[in-house]
Amino acid sequence: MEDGEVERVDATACASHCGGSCLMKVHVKDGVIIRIETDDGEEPQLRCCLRGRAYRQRVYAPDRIKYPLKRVGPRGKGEFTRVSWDEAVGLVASELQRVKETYGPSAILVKTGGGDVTLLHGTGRIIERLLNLFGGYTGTWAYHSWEAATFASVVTYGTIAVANTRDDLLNSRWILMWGWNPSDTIQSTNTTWYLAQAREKGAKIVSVDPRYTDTTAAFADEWIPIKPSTDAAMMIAMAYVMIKENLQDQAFLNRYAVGFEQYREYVLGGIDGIPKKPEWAEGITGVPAATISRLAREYATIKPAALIAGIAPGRTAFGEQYHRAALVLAAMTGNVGIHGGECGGRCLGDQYPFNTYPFKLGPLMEVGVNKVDAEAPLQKIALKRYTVGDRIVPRSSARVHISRLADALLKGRAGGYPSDYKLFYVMNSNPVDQLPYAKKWVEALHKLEFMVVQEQFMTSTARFADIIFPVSTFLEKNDIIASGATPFYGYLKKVIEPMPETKSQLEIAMALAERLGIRDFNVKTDEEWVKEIVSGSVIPDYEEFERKGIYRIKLSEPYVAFRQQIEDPESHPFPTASGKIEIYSQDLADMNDPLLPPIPKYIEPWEGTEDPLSKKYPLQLITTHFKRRAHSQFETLPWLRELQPQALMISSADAQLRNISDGDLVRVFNDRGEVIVPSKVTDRIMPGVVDLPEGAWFSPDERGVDRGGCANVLTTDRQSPCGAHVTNTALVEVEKA
Ligand SMILES: Nc1nc2c(c(=O)[nH]1)N[C@H]1C(S)=C(S)[C@@H](COP(=O)(O)OP(=O)(O)OC[C@H]3O[C@@H](n4cnc5c(=O)[nH]c(N)nc54)[C@H](O)[C@@H]3O)O[C@H]1N2
Ligand SMILES: Nc1nc2c(c(=O)[nH]1)N[C@H]1C(S)=C(S)[C@@H](COP(=O)(O)OP(=O)(O)OC[C@H]3O[C@@H](n4cnc5c(=O)[nH]c(N)nc54)[C@H](O)[C@@H]3O)O[C@H]1N2
Ligand SMILES: [Mo]
Repeated sequence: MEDGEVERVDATACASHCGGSCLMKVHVKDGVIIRIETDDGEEPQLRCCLRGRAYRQRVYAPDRIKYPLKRVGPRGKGEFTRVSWDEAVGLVASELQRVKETYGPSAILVKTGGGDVTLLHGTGRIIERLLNLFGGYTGTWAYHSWEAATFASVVTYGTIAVANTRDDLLNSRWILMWGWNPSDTIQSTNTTWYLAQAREKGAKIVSVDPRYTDTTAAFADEWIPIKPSTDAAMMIAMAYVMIKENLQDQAFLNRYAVGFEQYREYVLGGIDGIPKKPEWAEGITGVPAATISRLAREYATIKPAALIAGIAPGRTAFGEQYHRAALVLAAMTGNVGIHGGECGGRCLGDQYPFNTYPFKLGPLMEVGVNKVDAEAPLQKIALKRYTVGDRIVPRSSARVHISRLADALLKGRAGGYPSDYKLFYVMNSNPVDQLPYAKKWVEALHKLEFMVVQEQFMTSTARFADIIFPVSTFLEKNDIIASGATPFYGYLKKVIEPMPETKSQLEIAMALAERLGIRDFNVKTDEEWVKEIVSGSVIPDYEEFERKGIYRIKLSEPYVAFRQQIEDPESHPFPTASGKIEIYSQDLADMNDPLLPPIPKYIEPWEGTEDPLSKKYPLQLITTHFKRRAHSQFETLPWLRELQPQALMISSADAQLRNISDGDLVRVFNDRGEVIVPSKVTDRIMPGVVDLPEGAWFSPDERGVDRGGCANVLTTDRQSPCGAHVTNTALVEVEKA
């Protein structure tokens, strides 16, 4: 090591859109990352998964976009030429001006997403502020992941601050994991570590999931397979058993909730003439009635019990009913606001906790007012609100639902959308691969006058751009992240100099601001921003935080949502209209929408097994999150591809019927598109259901058939009544290719 720099090890936090943010120890020599290790220090260690440890391959990937690119070939063909930053920024600035002057600011449509879920570069605030100062733009609405959960939590509890810290699982005696697979999806650093300890302490763990997941295999005592999109029926039948056997915590309901009587009437059959017996639910869900009854009794009698209602069952046709039914079960069993319980809500709090625990942060970038939002009326439905931290903000009707973006680009005003969209600006997102109906996306993007994508890789979306701005990775810029259900802050350090021609999101926006003549866009560097955010937090020492990469928040005991509301209800009402848990919602009753009833109900899903379409397409498709990717990120890394090939998970019964052997190439298709991928024949998925993990890149062949395994070739762009992104309700057929 005599030449050049001595090898040094920098601690920094990972931040790659999975909901964890683990400690990385990055070995650097001569300005180059040579190795990445992880935590081996203080317990609990915050250890990186496979993706964090493979990050070196991402930074130095040969396919990284290293300089600004300008389209030369036909749109979508992926033919580009290298241009200077000056030319790229100049062209984008002049197109923004032209489109604003010709069509008005609403013709500029902006889609931001995850990227890194950090507080400075990751939030979308940068582009929002820039374009608000510029005169406005059309934004989007709905969370990709937990819109139904958010809606249900707001209806029932009046807030989205519903998360406990994960260490409270150690106080649970019974844990019901419902559509939840943190072994693959992390769901905050150390979630599986707490599950392991809870199990060692003797908690019984049950998993309700169409797949026998790694989480189920490692931690559960029992696996209950269930047909996707039917979960609300099973939960309502569990309520039936509790009511019939008088197992509900009536004292709790009397004191803390409103509307149990109306729910009881529905459950017993008083409203629609159908008693919601376990036998009724068995016919819908495929779960034996006896299992439903036993589970109901266990949940009602083993206390404290944590129902972890994962968000995937909420990304279904009427996903909000599942979440609402879960919240009611938590209340019926008196598990809200107590240690070892869970209020049944799943929201922002799990993954982006700032403001939901007593976390604190200094000021984030002010986004200002979007003229396009402000000039349009609010969305009619009062409850269709979006949230910032734990604030609930009304939504403007100028916004386009994320599932409808391709349709909106395609049809504009003629299709009933508020505007015609001419310029599409994509930052930290990959909508062609990640949003439904890939074929429609391709058609829609051809209609655009101009498209800008800020990227690190040539994704299916980037291929359509007119200009691609190359973005630095989080190892090449400073940022900060607030963790999830294990509370800590992470410092993202500029460990190496950025690839010479790449820039951070802030730098790109500053260059555009200068060209657009927007003087007061930003005067702070990345590091000054991080310092300011830290200064308003509970982190006592910035230098130490920077050096260690992590600041752990030490709570005297696990944090439990709604503890005050339960322990001292007089001084701490629930933030709902009634001040109580709203099993019956007057707000929803006032809306008078049969698809958003005031009490949770089972509503038969479209594209379910009862849909006539199931004759043509008999298999239910789910599209799960994949261990080796964070959505579409990491897709091209050889180390990770080697670990897990993209494949369609199909049961051996369904495979046999179709003469498919493990590894055979199969056609997966419906009216929206067709994918050809290898099959993975296994008994770890229930018959009738297939899983094509989300995040693979759309790679159409000359016939338009996708060879990349992109799940969103097959998903629907219909949204649930509350606005959930529906990625787990879709019928398909599978054949040997
Ligand atoms: N490795 C990795 N981790 C990630 C991500 C990633 O892309 N990769 N993404 C992150 C993000 S942004 C999010 S939002 C979360 C997503 O986290 P989740 O939504 O929880 O993840 P999924 O894998 O989609 O689904 C979890 C489980 O639900 C099951 N499931 C699907 N549909 C149904 C249903 O209708 N009913 C029932 N009972 N179960 C069902 C699936 O089989 C799966 O095992 O993960 C985060 N973590
Ligand atoms: N079928 C189906 N579709 C789904 C889902 C599903 O379960 N099934 N889940 C949905 C969910 S929950 C979510 S959150 C969305 C996610 O949807 P997106 O947020 O659109 O997905 P990502 O793949 O994270 O896209 C981020 C893109 O930003 C780029 N990028 C640009 N700048 C940066 C940067 O500075 N850092 C990083 N890391 N990346 C940058 C990345 O290279 C990547 O291409 O997908 C949704 N889509
Ligand atoms: Mo997500």
